[in-house]
This record gives sequence, structure tokens and C-alpha cells, in this order.
Amino acid sequence: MLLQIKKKIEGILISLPLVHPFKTSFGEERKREALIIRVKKGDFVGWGEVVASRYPLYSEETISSAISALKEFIFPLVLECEFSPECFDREASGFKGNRMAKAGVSLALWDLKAKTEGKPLSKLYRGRRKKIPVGVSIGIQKTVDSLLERIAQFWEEGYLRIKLKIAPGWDVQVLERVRDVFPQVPIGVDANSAYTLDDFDLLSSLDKFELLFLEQPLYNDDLYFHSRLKRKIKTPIALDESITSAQKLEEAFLMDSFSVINIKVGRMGGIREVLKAADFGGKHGVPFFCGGMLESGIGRAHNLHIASLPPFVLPADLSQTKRYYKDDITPEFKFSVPGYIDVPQDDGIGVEVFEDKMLKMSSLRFSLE
Ligand code: OSB
Ligand code: MG
Repeated sequence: MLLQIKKKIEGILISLPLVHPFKTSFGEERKREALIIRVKKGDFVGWGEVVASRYPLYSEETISSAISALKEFIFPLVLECEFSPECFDREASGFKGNRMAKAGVSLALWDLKAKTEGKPLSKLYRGRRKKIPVGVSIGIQKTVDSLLERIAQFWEEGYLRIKLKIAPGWDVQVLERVRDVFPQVPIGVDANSAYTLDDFDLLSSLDKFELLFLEQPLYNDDLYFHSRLKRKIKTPIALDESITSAQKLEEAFLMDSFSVINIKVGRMGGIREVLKAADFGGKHGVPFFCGGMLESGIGRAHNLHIASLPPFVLPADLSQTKRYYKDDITPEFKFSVPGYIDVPQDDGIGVEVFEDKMLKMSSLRFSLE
């Protein structure tokens, strides 16, 4: 009798309390709910992470929309594709939206494939970088003094650049004080689409702060108005929310809507789309930085492999574990030298997952085999 290789895909919901609340223009997070994906094929296990949040504030997806998409049509597709990441990424592109849900599964399948082939993921992606230059993203604080303290602390630790969340009422005056104290620190700002066409004058007044970039100042799905804004201001525009596919990247490039791009695999719907974007970025000299969604160690390991690809020349939004969580589900990520985190070199994501601990803290599990 032929023994079938056992295959299983599972979603595991956990909640990780953040060391420090993270406030953006769209809201405050005190904990990260991480929807972990585990795929098993014979003796191999692959891991992914769905980066959706409880509320649809960063994007339209939510934890519960992701769970229903996974159960209803994404997990069944994984079985149809027999756990092949190429098949899954290709076929899943036929399902509109649900990008974070699809990406979590895509990542787990790529991890599984890399482990089966005995290679680190970055090698499978043809990444070259071994050390990822990193920055830190600092949320809106209660007072400017506490923001100044946080900047000082992270800058002394060795982060290569600081990204500050801004919003109407937490912008020009805050940056005046930041620049008084830190005239030389490389600083970018991220508005998470908090401004409108009425704010072009205010946004041009940020030029004097010599910022590295102004990320997603306008509407979350916009390319056109960003291109209009780009012509009016000197600060380089970075796009995040608007770039939901490689095709959007190309459109934005042709419209001249940005200077640099924040790439998040969750926002793009999976690895295939990221690799396509990286091809395009490489051909046209588009500078990328790898974004983050306050991932657990699983998502952060994946981001390190992605950031090893050639177009990711700018410091990533990818910080040491202790900045996010006291108690993560993987060993701690730390600088190997100040400002750099190494790409794990073991097979797949290349980091151990504390499985028992994770399963003990899970509030929901669902699977298909
Ligand atoms: O806009 O880049 C963003 C976190 C959650 C949602 C959106 C964003 C962010 C970050 C955090 O900036 C980056 C990180 O994970 O360190
Ligand atoms: Mg952003």
C-alpha cells in the first residue's frame, strides 16, 4: 500500500502585548494580534504570518475577514495546489483583494519549499544582502518631550534612520523641536494618509526639515494626487498604502508619484508580487525599503529575507525584538553590528519557532488537511 505524505494547513491566532503602544494617524495599537499560518508536508513545517489588524484602519482587511477568506477559499486552494508556492501565488492572484490573508499563506508555502530544498529563503528569492540596514518607526507620543527621549534612545542604540508618525496637529511644531535637538539625524515621516488636497502648503512647509521622505501623505489608494504633490515639494515622497501590486508600482512610476517605495509583502498579496515588483525596481533603479506591520518574529524573519533582494537599498522598518515584544514566539532579533540585523542563514525562514508556547497562547485554531 502507498503511504500518502501527510499535508496540513493551519491558522493560529495569538495576541502579543506591545512593549510600548504604537499610535499612528489612524489609531493606537497596544497589542498585536498575529494570525500565524503553519503548513506541514511530511516532516517539513513552513511558517507565515497574516498582518491584518482587528479594525480596517490601515487597509480594508481585518483579522476576521482574513479568517473567513482563509477558511472558505484560500486553504482549499493550497490543497488544490498541493502546497506548491508557485501554483498558489499564481492561482490566488485570481481572488481579488484579501492580500494579507493570501500573503500569510504564500509566505508559509515559500518557507516550506525552502526547507524542503535545504536553502535559506533569501537564496530561493535570489537575495544578495546578508545584513539588513534597519531603522525604527516611532509612533505619536503623548508629549514632544517623550518623543525626543525615544528618538535619543533609538539613535544611540544605532538605528540608521528614524521614522516618525505624523498627523494633523502632530507635524510642523513637533518637527521644529525635533530638528532643534537633532539637526543631523536622518529622519523620515509617515502620515498614513492623514492629509488632503487642502494641505499642500502645510506639506511643502516640511521641506525645511530636510526629511529623508514623506510617506503616504494623501489618500490610501491614491497615485494621481501624490504625483501632483511631488511636483510641489522637495521632500521625497514614499508610497506605502497605495502600492498594492507590482502593476500599481509601475503605474505610480509612470505617473511620477514617488521617489522611494515601502514594500510590504502583506500589502502586496504574496511573494510573487514582491518578486515582480523587485524585478521592476531593479530595472528602473527604484529604491525600496522593506516596511513592517509590527510583526512577530515569524513575519520579521520573512521580512529580512525579502529585504535581501537588490532593490532594497534603504534602511528597513525592521527593528530589534525588544523594541516590539518582551515575549516573542521566536528567539530575539538583535543587531549583529549597530544598525544591522543579519539575514538568517539556516533553511527556510532560518529561525526556530517556539511552537508549544505559541499554541498555549492561541485563542483560535482552524485547519484543513
Ligand atoms: O505605515 O508603515 C506603516 C505599523 C503598522 C501599520 C502601518 C505601519 C507600521 C509601521 C511599523 O510603521 C513598522 C515596524 O513594523 O516597525
Ligand atoms: Mg507607512
